[in-house]
Amino acid sequence: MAPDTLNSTTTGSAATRPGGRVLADALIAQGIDTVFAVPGESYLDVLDGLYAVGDRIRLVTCRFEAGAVNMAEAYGKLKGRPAAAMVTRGPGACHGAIGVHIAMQDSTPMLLFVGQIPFEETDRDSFQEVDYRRMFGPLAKWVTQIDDARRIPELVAHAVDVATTGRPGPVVIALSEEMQKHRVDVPDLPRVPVYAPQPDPAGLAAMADLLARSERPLAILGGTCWTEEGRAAITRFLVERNIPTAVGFRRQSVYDGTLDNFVGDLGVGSDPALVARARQADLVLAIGTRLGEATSQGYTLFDHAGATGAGAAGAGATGAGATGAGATGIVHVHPDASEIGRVFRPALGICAELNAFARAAAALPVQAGGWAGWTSELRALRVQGQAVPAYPGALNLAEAMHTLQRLAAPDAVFTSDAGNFATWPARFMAFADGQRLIGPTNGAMGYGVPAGIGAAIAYPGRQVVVFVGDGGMLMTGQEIATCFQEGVAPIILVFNNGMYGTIRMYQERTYPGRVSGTALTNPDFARFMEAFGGHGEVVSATAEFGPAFERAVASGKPALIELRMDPEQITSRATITQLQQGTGVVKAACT
Ligand SMILES: Cc1ncc(C[n+]2csc(CCOP(=O)(O)OP(=O)(O)O)c2C)c(N)n1
Ligand SMILES: [Mg+2]
Repeated sequence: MAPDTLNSTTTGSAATRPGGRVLADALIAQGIDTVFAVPGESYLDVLDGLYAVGDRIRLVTCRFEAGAVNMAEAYGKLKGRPAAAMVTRGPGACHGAIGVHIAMQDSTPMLLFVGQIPFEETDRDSFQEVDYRRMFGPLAKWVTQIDDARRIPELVAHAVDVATTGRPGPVVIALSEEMQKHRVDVPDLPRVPVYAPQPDPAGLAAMADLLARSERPLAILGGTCWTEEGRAAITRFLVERNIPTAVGFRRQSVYDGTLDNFVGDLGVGSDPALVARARQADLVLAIGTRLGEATSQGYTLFDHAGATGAGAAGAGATGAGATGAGATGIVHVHPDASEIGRVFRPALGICAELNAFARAAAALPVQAGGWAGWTSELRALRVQGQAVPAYPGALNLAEAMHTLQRLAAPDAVFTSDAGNFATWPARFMAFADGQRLIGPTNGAMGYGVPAGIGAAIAYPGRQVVVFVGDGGMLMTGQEIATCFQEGVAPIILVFNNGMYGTIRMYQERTYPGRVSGTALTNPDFARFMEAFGGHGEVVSATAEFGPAFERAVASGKPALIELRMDPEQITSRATITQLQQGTGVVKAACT
């Protein structure tokens, strides 16, 4: 596409630019290089501005606003810097809202631009009119509206600052229609190097002191915007001290799951044995993670005074402080001070940018802890939990996941939708240092496929594998068309159990045998993919999986592998019959 030379001025000068062009230039100035969009006449001038800047911004045209915003969210989650999504007013904004909720709960930097009605028509309930400050107020980190084109550079720059600092999150920017056309003379604003908040040395010393007195420490890692350097530093800190390390809900990307001190994930669907041990930890290093509902096992892992079961049971435990010779409680490290102590009062809080904290922690003197036995015990549980059990049916998904781990590229990016199927990779795979796994911590179905496309666009050339259920596949599966449009080729694994399995699981536990609203009649998924021009496979038996995956990779096309599951095996830890009899592990769900 030929850039429009008529409007090519990008720095302050006497030349005027229309608002739509100022916005495109403001995105470039703030380092935004990718926009995921479903077009609307409400932001025609911005689309024209994007046309004018040519390939300096990649414009990805999507099929559904939820797909577009999920792609932008996944891009931001992986890159640690925001992409933009653009949607039209009213209906487009409503469809796209899911991605704002995901970005907020996941602490993902993201910008969502919404075309707005002409300013002069405000409050007439005019065509597609919505007040976005009210609509997105509780969903987004910040919502603004640009009514004057001269303020575009200022407000876009601030939006990026808000989205990327402290606890990162989504910013929604409504764009009044008329102002997009106004020609203004306004300079672009540069990005400013801002040095991140460093951890206070006194806080680090206090942490080291607590650690020295601990007998059973446990690290829980989470958060977003980790850099490669930050991850390497926190790994060094934890490995050198042999501290057992778990990740929070769907935060497998933060830590190398193949390391000997990795003990699993704490979230919905965790190994009950790990959860039991986490309750026995006397010191929890919560690094970057929010101690949210899923990670804290429904807010039960600690008491509100911040003591673990070990601390609460200890003689004279008062919660936040030390009891006896050992340390009890939480050290909470988070970039946003208001997250520290939000639900659980920690023994110690350290507010710092995570990579800065990791660097400083790795530089602390290494003291040998007395917890080697504790670490090996937790690691043994993790290894034991990954052993392949016998399951009913011809397709053993535990074994298929082991095969996937063997065959996947060392730098593969995995994206997950929400549903029971997610327990299979979480339990049976170990995600290596070069690999990433992302999913929606708010349990949003419809995330997996668009996230896979966002990942493939964020990391050109890397293998992308999507985990999704038969339910989630048809929520946003039409975005396969976007794969072809953009020339990306994720491999989609559809776990087909013919039902909204997670809900059926709860149903069977609460109302055994009374199946209501959870059965699904599905299409032929492989042919669905073939209809777009992609590669389709059906796997019904364990031995078929490896060759099917290899054929999918070799095809070089977007590929879909339908995994025909035995519906009786409702999770990796329970059958429907067990649930009906009240003997299955129900918390193995992974919404
Ligand atoms: C957008 C959205 N709608 C509904 C739900 C509630 N919900 C959670 S899991 C689930 C079923 C998922 O079904 P499927 O994708 O087939 O995966 P399965 O649980 O069968 O493995 C539903 C309906 C949700 N989490 N998100
Ligand atoms: Mg299903």
